[in-house]
Amino acid sequence: MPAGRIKLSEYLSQQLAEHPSLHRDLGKLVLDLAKAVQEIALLISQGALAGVLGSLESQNVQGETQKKLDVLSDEILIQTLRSGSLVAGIASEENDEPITNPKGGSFLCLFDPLDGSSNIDVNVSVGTIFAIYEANQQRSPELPDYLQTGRKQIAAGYAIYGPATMLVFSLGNGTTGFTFEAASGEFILTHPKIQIPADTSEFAINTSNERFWEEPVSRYINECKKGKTDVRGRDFNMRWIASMVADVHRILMRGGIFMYPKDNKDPSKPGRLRLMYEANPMSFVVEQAGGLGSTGRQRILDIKPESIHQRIPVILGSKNEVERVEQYHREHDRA
Ligand code: AFP
Repeated sequence: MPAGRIKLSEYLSQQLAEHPSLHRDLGKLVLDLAKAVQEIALLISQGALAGVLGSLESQNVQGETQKKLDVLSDEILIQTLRSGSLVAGIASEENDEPITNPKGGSFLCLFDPLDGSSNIDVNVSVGTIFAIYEANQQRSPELPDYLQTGRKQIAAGYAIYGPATMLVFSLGNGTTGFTFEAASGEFILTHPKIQIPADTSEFAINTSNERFWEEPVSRYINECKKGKTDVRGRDFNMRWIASMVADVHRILMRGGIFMYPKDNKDPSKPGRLRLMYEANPMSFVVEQAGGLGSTGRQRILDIKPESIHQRIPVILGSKNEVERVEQYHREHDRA
């Protein structure tokens, strides 16, 4: 390997050597996930030629129509993890109940196998999001074992299937990015120690929901839109890819704030995004890169989960902007 080019397996060995507190098998699990990501990336890259675009008749536990690739990605990840004896239990957006691995293992893995899948048929970047926790070694995993706070994640990250396929994750000692090199079949270290700028002039939100937002969110977004004519004193830009992995990846690369706030469009839903396999893992990598993840009223990683598919409001990215939105929520709630 030419000098300066570090493969994923070499990086993981270095991390385990430098951090004796890391579980000895964590590197192997990340390599298994990387293998599954490679398989999913190959399917996605073939687009319509692979005959895997479009939707199925089925719906997932969220009541959402499943895309063929949602189910295929889910199957690839489950098959990969159950072929080994590292993961005792799996929870996925596409499965109502967690899946126990009869071979047992030291970890629990929760994932959204294909986030942003409504973008698949229009060839826009999508991703896989994963969270890894320690399993209870005394017995087979039961539902409460999965409902650990985000702070208990021992690793988390995502794959983004974009112009390049990348793997971005944290083992708790910073957030690092790898780019897949088709020629060698290796993930190569390209983004060591990612740092999110504390300030930003770019926000990401689906403004078609504006009439459903709470006051502090409307206040924050209106100030951004008024730009230098108002209190912010500078103009802002907006992006919304409607693929959380792509929007959050942009924020990790150049800063920004991502918002899918609580809205009263469907009062029964406290937000659209899922805590266990979207908000928690993304907050983990963002906070490990110097950003923040919040509901507006509470840090996401501190939330005590109530159910596997629980939804919550998500505001994450550049530290100073997230803190400003939290401040607006405090002022609103006090008033
Ligand atoms: P899909 O997986 O159904 O495409 O949803 C993607 C997502 O969960 C998240 O990745 C996006 O940020 C968000 O939904 C987009 O939601 P809107 O379509 O309401 O903008």
